[in-house]
Amino acid sequence: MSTEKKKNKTILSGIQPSGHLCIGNYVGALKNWVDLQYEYNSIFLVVDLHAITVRQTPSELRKQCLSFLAQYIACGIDPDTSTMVMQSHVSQHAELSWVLSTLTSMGELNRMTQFKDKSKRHSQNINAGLFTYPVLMAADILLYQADVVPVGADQKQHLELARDLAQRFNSRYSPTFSVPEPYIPKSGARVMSLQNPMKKMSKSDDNLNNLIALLDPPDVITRKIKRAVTDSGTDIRYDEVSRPGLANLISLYSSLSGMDIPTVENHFAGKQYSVLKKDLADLIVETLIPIQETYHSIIQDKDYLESILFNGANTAKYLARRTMSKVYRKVGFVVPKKEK
Ligand code: ATP
Ligand code: LTN
Repeated sequence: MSTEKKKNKTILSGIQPSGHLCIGNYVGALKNWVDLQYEYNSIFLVVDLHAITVRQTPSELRKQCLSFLAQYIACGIDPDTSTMVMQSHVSQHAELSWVLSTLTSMGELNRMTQFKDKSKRHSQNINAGLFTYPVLMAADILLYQADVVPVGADQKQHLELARDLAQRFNSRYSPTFSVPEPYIPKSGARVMSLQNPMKKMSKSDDNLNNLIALLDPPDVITRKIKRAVTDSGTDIRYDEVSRPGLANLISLYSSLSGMDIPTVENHFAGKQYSVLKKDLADLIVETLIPIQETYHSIIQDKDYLESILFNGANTAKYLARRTMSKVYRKVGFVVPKKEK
């Protein structure tokens, strides 16, 4: 019965089709999408409009978009249950983003840490889209009246803005948007880089040794985990402050095994770091092999992937039109005469 109840609620999330989908994206976001999709109405986006805030090669971006869709499915997103959408197929994302940008202050956007980080990383291309990115993300969420947004911890600040904008619009005009709640997992919300455990693992990192890609072959995974930076201690004990590298490996083991952190510590009590590394590499390989097999079996089937996007866009456009006609009416635009 509770399942039926929640079906009236919507979860929504998205990932930019840039770089290599990685284990951080998986435990922070994708794994939870898979777990939640049967409890809620679910919409999952490939956010291509967001991806071009950083320079992309067009032919590669096009491939990446379909590859990300196939990886969502391979991870367990069920296209018969979830609506899967290419963001650029639904023009209302950009339209709502414009309206919401008129309710957003420069100061709010200036505080965004992702903007600060990305401006540093892409100092030659600090474009206006990078700055207004969080408004487009708010539009993605509010357009579909999403109630719950499963994301990693790094997106908390963007989610706050989406909530503020929903409330601002609702109070300035009249109740229109659901106010979304973040869903941030207890473990795995912030997987750290393997070579520099002080920064988060990021799928667009130039140094591929910093991340485990979902499509990395087993020997590459084992090598990357083996070389992951740890300290020179001996006992396997979780301490984010003094042993961030080890803590990251323990936490990844915890997320993928389902054991909590004290249980993982007990499991490896008296063992060396090398044992944890070997077992973690095996666990990652075990998790990723079925994903890779499904991915390779569907990625060549362009018709299948395009048909999922066609259906997704139809469902999404229906919902998006409904929201936008309310929004345009409420802000005071003249309603266009219906075509005969
Ligand atoms: P990029 O490096 O291309 O900017 P990213 O790896 O930060 O990308 P996003 O597309 O920004 O990935 O994020 C996709 C989803 O994965 C978001 O929900 C985000 O919170 C989550 N996520 C990203 N990195 C991590 C991480 N290191 N740990 C946990 N979750 C993460
Ligand atoms: N901004 C997010 C990606 C993203 C997203 C969304 C996540 C774009 N639109 C809507 C959840 C809901 C990121 O950079 N990780």
